[in-house]
Amino acid sequence: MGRPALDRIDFHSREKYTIAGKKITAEFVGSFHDMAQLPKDNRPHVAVAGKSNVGKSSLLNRLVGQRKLAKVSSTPGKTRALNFFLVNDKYYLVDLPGYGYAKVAKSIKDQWGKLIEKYLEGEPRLAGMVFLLDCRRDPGPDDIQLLTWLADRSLPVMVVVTKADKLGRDKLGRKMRQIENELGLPSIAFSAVTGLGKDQLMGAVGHLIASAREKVTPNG
Ligand SMILES: Nc1nc2c(ncn2[C@@H]2O[C@H](COP(=O)(O)OP(=O)(O)OP(=O)(O)O)[C@@H](O)[C@H]2O)c(=O)[nH]1
Ligand SMILES: [Mg+2]
Repeated sequence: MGRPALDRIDFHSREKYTIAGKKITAEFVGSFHDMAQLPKDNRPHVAVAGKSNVGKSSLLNRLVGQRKLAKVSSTPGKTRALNFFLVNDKYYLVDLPGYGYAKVAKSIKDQWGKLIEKYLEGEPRLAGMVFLLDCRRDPGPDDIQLLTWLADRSLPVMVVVTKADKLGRDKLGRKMRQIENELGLPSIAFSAVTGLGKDQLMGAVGHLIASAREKVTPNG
């Protein structure tokens, strides 16, 4: 309710949202297992979500230009809590635990699931979500379930196709069109290795934050 409509956000417009050259500051705030522990201030949140190993933590590090801020691992399932990063002293990027990793015990999976659900359901400061898909995979049932759930709640979603350096230009273009058609949403190609898509995504996040602010203070 009252959230900016998805169609108001033009994720494709490079000029408008390019923030090249602008310095970004980011700091790790904490790793939270409980809603009661979350920061109390009113800064908006933008969550980063997607399957385990899709590249959430790597994206976050690349976005803010700090290699080791969020923990990256070749072992899937490393991020188990809600990890908060304060960006430009203005908003929080929230690294969510990845879903869909088969080798994690069911009891732990249930615990993460509940935490994510509680957060997405009960967090009024959540302005939107950066939703990641690996460019070499098709969206799975878990992905579709989360997207449907977000759409039902009118939460703005930016689809980001990760590890874009792994595909050639043509294959990547085809994959993005396939994903966009399947989900009915535009997407941004991203690579944590080359930095492709970084300015476009930071711009889109900035726009999301501005829309959230408008909502809080409609008259300026
Ligand atoms: N080539 C390439 N590899 C990437 C990219 N992004 C992430 N990776 C690799 O993919 C693996 C997983 O990356 P993470 O950033 O830890 O993924 P995650 O989504 O945070 O994983 P969980 O926290 O387990 O859910 C690591 O080995 C990264 O180095 C990318 O853009 N290009
Ligand atoms: Mg991670």
